[in-house]
Amino acid sequence: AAAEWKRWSAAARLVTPHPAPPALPPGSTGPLASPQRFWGTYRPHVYFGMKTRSPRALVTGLMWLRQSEGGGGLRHTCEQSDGLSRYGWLMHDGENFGVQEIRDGDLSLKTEFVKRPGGEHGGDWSWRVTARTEGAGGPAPLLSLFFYVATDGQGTLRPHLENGTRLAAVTGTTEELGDFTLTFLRPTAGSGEDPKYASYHYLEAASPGLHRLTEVVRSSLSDRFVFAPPGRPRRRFFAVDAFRGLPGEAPRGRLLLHQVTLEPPSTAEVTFESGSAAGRPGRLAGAALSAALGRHAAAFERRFEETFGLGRKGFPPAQRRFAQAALSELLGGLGYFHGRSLVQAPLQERPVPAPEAALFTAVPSRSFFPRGFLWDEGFHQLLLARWDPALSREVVAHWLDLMNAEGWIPREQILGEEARAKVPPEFLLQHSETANPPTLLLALQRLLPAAPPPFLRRLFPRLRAWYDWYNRTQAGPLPLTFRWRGRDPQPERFLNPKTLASGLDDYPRASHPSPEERHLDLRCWMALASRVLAEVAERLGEPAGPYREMERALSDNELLERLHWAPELGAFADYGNHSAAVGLRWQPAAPPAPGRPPSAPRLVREVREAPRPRFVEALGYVSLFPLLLQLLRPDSPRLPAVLAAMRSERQLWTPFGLRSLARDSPLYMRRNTQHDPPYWRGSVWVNINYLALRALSGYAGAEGPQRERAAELYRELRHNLVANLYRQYAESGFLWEHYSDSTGRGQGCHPFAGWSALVVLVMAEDY
Ligand code: 6A9
Repeated sequence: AAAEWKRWSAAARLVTPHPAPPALPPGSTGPLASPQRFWGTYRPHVYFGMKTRSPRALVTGLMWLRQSEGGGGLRHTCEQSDGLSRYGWLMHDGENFGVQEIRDGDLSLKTEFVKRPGGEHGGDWSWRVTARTEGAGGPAPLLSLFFYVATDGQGTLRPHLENGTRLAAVTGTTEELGDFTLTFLRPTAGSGEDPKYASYHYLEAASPGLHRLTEVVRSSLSDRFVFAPPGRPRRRFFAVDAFRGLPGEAPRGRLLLHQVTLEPPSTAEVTFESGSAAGRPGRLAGAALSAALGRHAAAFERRFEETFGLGRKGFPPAQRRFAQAALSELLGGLGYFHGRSLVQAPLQERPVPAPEAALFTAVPSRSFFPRGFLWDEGFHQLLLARWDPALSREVVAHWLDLMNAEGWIPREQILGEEARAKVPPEFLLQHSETANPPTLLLALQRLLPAAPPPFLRRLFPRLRAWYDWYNRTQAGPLPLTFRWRGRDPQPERFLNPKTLASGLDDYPRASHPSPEERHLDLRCWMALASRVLAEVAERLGEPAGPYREMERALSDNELLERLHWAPELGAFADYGNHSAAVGLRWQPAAPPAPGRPPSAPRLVREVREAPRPRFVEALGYVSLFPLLLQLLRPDSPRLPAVLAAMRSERQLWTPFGLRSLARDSPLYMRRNTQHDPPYWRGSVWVNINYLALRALSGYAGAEGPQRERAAELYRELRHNLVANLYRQYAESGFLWEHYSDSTGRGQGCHPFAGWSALVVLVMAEDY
């Protein structure tokens, strides 16, 4: 019974929020306290949509269909399989305004929004969607735009029809928005004001949840409709007809949808007007909307130049537009999520749902990973902290408020049904012993000089609890060593069992996970964490001594060498139970046996030499950590070797940036299983290259024998990284998750603004 109780109380603590007062005081993010951030494009997983920062928000969105594609080509959520040749925000200020360009085959869509403050519910906003086709002559293909509004568990919507088919407006009420009116204006031809011939349809449906809106619309399409402009040929097309319901779920809200079908070019506008915003100068549409968009665009350009100075530095206009797009895609990727994580403790049988939580965060990728990731977010906020420190503080506070009673923050945040819909079930669980690098502290360090003391005061107890959690749960075998918990169980299934906690997933570690391991990157992160905690404590007049002492101990170069310098490798390294003679081998198909079907051939791991305690012979990003986080003294006798490994083309140097694993390292570009291609085993990753440039510029600025060398590497690396990201963007239309070390090509998923957007800070030389 005692064991039972212990298990139960451990599970309970796992899902108990941390007792410190929340970093975000209650109500501080709502429409009254924060009207300017109530409405936003906080649905990064759709091509174009807005919602409010509410638990059960009203959402609005756009779908489109090129009628030649048939009903299957309906576009809504960002999917790589849609094969769009580009999409992304070209300008976005993170709050009031944005311009996005989308290319879908020969169709080009521009989606713009502007907000206008007023009243007590987050004010008004307007949308403009401009469509063009770049076709060679012939009749323009038909295009349908679907504008929708949907509730999720609360609120009412009322349609207002013209001629029985055109949804001219929707009025409604929700808990936090009060009364509002949404108006769908008649489309015009291109830039002019002349009305455009169009067919109108509308749909009113019970919604089974926001994650199923695409299905609702797709299943309502019928091609029995005819487009019949006066004096022109008639054409059949798909339009929303009756919705017959989807199997499975009970209604969660309502959906109202306005379909307009036309021949581009055309411009369609939507206005949202808040019931409490009185005395407006007039509807924000047509010429007034053009003027507002123009004003905001000019202000964005000015602020961008003031913040990053790329014009002053001599970057040509095309590269400045690239940098603006990188920043804008990160800002346009901010999302507001609400829901529960599913967490799993080591010895518990079943995962348990964490309490409901809200998260305001940027996301790595709008198509593939449109949700929060802990260590990605620190990198995102390094950039956003420069653009809008107040916004950045709010994001950091949201993340710290996710902490449980233990001081743990789950690595991946899959909150709410829309987020869950994007994740296969086997990836849902968050493991309670799994950490992730505390990069939020890097962002906080940057925010520190201008951060209001009350903000820091609210954060501090949570920072301490987080720091203590790492020290308590990720301690290594010797004093002042650390070990990532939660490496892949069943090492025989992988060439090298992954270390997801580190963020570097398949980067080679000790072949045989064991409690003897010591991980260099984590040790360096802990030195940084100690430093930032000390800095915050000092700002607040709290005792900083223990943090400073820890920082000193972890930055002691002699101890660092004793624990992590591998003489046989000539580099810093991990230590653990390791065999260098490990490979993957095809196991032949097994014939059927009684009660067992035949098995397919598969790759299995073969260990040709028993593991023993030793340094891990991988040279790559992990080896650089003492330099990356600037723990290595400028006069360190090891610095020349580290710089040499960086500059060596046999090892880490490429014309596109530093590769993650040396070309002459045993696991360079090796698959981890039949199904897992190499990931952090050669590719160029922008977050680590950013840290490298930041460190090199530090060493270039500090007195020491390597000063010149560091400055030289800094210049070359910066040039290589920026030139390649720009070239890839110009060629492919996107920023990417990582880049090939042999061709520079973008790889992994796209668009991936995420940490790849750090290229803006590199261009600005803002470290
Ligand atoms: C897979 C499949 C639609 C992996 O950028 C987020 C993370 C990084 O934190 C990490 O360092 N990425 C990097 O190694 C992507 C992780 C995605 C895992 C979820 C689910 C969904 O398919």
